[in-house]
Amino acid sequence: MRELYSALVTPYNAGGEFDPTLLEGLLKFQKEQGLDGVYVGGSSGEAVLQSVSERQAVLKAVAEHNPGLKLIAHVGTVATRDAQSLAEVADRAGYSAVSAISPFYYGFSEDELFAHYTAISEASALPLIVYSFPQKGLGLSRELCDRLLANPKISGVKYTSADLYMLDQLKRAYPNKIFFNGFDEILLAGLTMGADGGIGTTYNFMGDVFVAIRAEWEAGNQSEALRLQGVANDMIERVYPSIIDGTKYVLARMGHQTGGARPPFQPRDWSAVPGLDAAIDNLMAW
Ligand code: NAY
Repeated sequence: MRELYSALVTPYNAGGEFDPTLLEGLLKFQKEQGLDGVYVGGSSGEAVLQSVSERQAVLKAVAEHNPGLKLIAHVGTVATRDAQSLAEVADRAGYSAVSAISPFYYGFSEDELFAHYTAISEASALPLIVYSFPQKGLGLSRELCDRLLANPKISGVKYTSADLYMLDQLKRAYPNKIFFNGFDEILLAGLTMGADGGIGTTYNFMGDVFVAIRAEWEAGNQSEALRLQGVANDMIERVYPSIIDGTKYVLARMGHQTGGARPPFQPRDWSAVPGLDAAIDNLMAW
């Protein structure tokens, strides 16, 4: 069974502070949509706009509120020791895996990336899912993937790339490792080319559409799966200009307040986006 995880947004109160009381309804909604789990503290969770102690608090609070979802903790930071400390917190809180984006900004060498990921894998008992995101200059080369996937504690790759030929090559070389499709807009293509599941921002509010894509794909109904991917993509296009803030707007319209995305993101007038409110109404009636 291929697993789908929402890349959970972090709920903030009106003052922009993390509000754990808002998690209960949000997590319940993830479960109701049929998702398998949540990926906590990733890009969509605004992790890089939070302090390490806030990130620890988010990881712990989600585990405390968890209504029966699988939990993956994103622990990626530039500083190896911060990522290690977050991995320790996730392990103690009961997560099933950790995941980490490559350290950014300085342009680290492949040896440094390898050492970073090895250190995270050794920081806790949890399996580690490394994260490849070439669009932001954070792609993991095939050579680095080979070195990393030789580590039994590295269980797979969060593969946020449209290079599906490389995904196919990786999955055929490592059939027992797990590859998560990272771009919501190509979940169907990712499943077709070997992904074991998906992790996505817009799963927060249309997880049920992605669950239906998976069901149709697994049943061999390609044209219906493609139609549903189109339903998802029509919505993604509308929120894409600021996808985290847009996702939070849609969630609020659905009754789940999570505040806006933190600065430097700026609030937008989402109600002025042509067709967005009508598309949300359609989704709610779906
Ligand atoms: C994360 O860490 O929260 C994720 O990577 C979730 C996956 C998203 N990728 C990024 C880079 O944020 O859902 C996607 C993405 O928002 C979506 O496909 C739109 O491009």
